[in-house]
Amino acid sequence: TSNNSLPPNNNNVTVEDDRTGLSIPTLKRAIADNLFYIQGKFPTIATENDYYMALAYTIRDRMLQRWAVTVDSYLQSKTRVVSYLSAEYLLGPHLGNNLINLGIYDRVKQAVEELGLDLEHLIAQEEEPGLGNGGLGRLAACYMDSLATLEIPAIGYGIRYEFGIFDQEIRDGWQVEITDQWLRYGNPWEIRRPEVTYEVKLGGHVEHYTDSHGHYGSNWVPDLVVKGVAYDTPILGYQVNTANTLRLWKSEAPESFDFQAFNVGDYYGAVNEKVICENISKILYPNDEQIQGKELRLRQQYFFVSCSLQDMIALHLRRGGKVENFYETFVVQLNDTHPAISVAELMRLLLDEHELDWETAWDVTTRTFAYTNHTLLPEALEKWNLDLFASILPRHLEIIYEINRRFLDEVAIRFPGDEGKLWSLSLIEEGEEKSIRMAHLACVGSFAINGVAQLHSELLKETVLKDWYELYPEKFSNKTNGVTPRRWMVLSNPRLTELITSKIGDGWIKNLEELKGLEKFADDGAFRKQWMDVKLAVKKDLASQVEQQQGIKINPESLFDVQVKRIHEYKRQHLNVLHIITLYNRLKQHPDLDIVPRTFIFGGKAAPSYHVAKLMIKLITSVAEVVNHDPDVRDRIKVVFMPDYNVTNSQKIYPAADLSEQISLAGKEASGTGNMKFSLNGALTIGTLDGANVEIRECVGEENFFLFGLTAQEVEQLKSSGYNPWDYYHDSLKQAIDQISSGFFSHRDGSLFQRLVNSLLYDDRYLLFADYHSYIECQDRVAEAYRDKDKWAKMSILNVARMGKFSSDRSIKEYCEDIWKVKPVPVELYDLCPDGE
Ligand code: 8GP
Repeated sequence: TSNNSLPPNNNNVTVEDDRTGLSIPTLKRAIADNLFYIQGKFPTIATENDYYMALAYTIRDRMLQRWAVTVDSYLQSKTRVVSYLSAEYLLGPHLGNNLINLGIYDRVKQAVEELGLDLEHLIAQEEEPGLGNGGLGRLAACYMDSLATLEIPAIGYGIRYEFGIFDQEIRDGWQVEITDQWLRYGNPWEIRRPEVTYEVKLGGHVEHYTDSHGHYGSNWVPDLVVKGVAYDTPILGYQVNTANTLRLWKSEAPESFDFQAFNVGDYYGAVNEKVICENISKILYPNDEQIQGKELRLRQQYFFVSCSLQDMIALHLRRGGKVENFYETFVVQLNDTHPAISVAELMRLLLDEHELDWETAWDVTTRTFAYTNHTLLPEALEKWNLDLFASILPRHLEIIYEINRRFLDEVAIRFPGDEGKLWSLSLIEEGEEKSIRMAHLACVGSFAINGVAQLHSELLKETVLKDWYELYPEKFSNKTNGVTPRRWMVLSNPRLTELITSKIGDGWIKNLEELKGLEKFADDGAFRKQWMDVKLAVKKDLASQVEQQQGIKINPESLFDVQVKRIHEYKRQHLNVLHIITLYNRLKQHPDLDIVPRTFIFGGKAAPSYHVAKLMIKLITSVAEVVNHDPDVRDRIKVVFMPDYNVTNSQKIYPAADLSEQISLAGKEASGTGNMKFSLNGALTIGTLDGANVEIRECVGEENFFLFGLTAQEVEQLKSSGYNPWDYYHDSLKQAIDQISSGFFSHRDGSLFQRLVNSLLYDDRYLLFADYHSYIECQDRVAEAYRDKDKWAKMSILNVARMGKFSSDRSIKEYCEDIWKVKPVPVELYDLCPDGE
């Protein structure tokens, strides 16, 4: 039953099963078989993508037994299942990861080679499911991996967007968005479950009645009903039998549509309604940390939440449970407030469909949900305009009013006469425009509330959720984020994986704390050399990719200084740019200055409607154009903007970094997870005391971390004492700003960056000017440190050795123990069909 199992020994079995066998001849036969019987191609006319598909089906076949048994065993057992509700899953390509988790990467590589193919090329064929924007969606994906690896019964629910996050092209230095078409050539990893469908009502009105027993009831008469269809993807754990399910919902029109149209003769009207239904799961909203408040978005949220809760109730009843014991079968984690409507929807299902009384329904609901907050940015806190909300979810509005009424009664008793408390805690925001506060709905309906790094969890209690903390301190905790070492080391950095394993064995892959064992090699000169050789080899790979794709030659011996993440003012990519300009000006002034050669690498998408972020991209590419082509620079600095930053590309970038830029304004980045991926791959961090940087620095040691900038507390003090950017606007900072605004980097067009420059000079919400000098001084220390390669190697090794805490396995264990109260349930493989009939 070990998934590492070698091919059955020839004494027992002569011919391996083509769909499960793992010997090289069997794998080859299976690939050829799938090429013909699924893709319908002979090798002579097959494309690389055909081969990718054939291979993907071959691997999926080898996962199905584990998957089916896992699902079956959860249905049989009585243990609690974790249900992760997330509007986003930024999974990244499946093939490579599944090979790693099955433990058959090398063997498949060989089989594929014997067919005259290259495994890496085939892996590169896969279009990644980009069903998320950034950190929040990627965290969900890492957590799914860890849940399976830790053998925790779990199901992830979300939306099967037909178009995920847009592809980014850079034209004339500007971001251009191209529709993502990840489903274009089909998706071999998902299985449509046409029998698993639920109806979801939208709009209309509510009728109230009293039945013959005198019971008061509500009847929601919608003006639209859509159907959700389940698409399941197996999420296999690392070297275990557990394969959990990611269940994504696609919206469709109910079958009755065509029939109605036929009868009524309104063919156009029916088709139009079909389009409206299908639109719900069409496209991912491409905004990171800023809400748009669009009607379609609310429909999306409600759609997936309703399907998911109906599905959970059905599964619970199938296990023989009673509806009032729902929370014994499922504990539901809300990934931010996107699924927070769950609180009202579960109440509706329990009250209206299952006829529980209010008190029982509320008890079940508040034992079911837990809520994770992912941002402190006020513009990202979800609120729904009340009229809009009422027009789509009239019954939920009634329920929310009733939850609020009872809740505020409680508050009034706790804080007699305190009108302000009622005002600030209410689920409804009063004012010119009334709205529903989704974070408040999540807080009142959940038994646990957490932030995603220590600092963030503390700030939550002091700021946006202050009143809630006062009311329910026992609900609050911290769960620092983590990343999966399977994708972010084993898959993306095979060279470093091999080197580490050669020294300390491979236990660290499942137990990342074992990296500690590397510490004792940090002073070993030969090991340091090997370490730096690996880094250089990886940098060369990236350098040739950059040259091939963009025609920019970069020096692999230079310091790779990398900032990859969504483009946002609070993340301060433009602070990084100010450093580049400062270095450039030093070189112009002293052409023979001995500086440490650096390659600045940027990557990241800007929300299409976020103009300043798009201008930041244009600034980076404009500065690149000047710096890269100025002969005085003599290639000592190079600036590269990598287009279309996504999971696939990032797997090549993190391993190649020497320096990780984590330079958000303190108090703004909830956690960050890229910071962890860099450090785990041996990059040193230059960063502020923000998010998980604080904990990373604690772990790796302050001498192995480049710290700069104001603390969150200092930021607050400075702001309340009246911050003035002009106080800092002199010398090299003034020179850089003046160059930008004079058109030095934009062919003398002084207007191009004016909006950006003005936002700094007249507001500077993210205190770039205040942190500039400290940042530059710190960057100079980085350069000096890099001159001593041997010392740098030691710092890099110690970073990796001390990153054990930041495995998503650790995060998930904490959720399991403190919040979900669930334990591993190892899956025993058994024959689901013993008679073979
Ligand atoms: C992100 C945080 O910005 C990041 O610091 C954190 O590491 C990550 O969540 C995972 O916890 N937040 C979001 O991506 C976010 O709030 N997105 C929603 C607004 C879409």
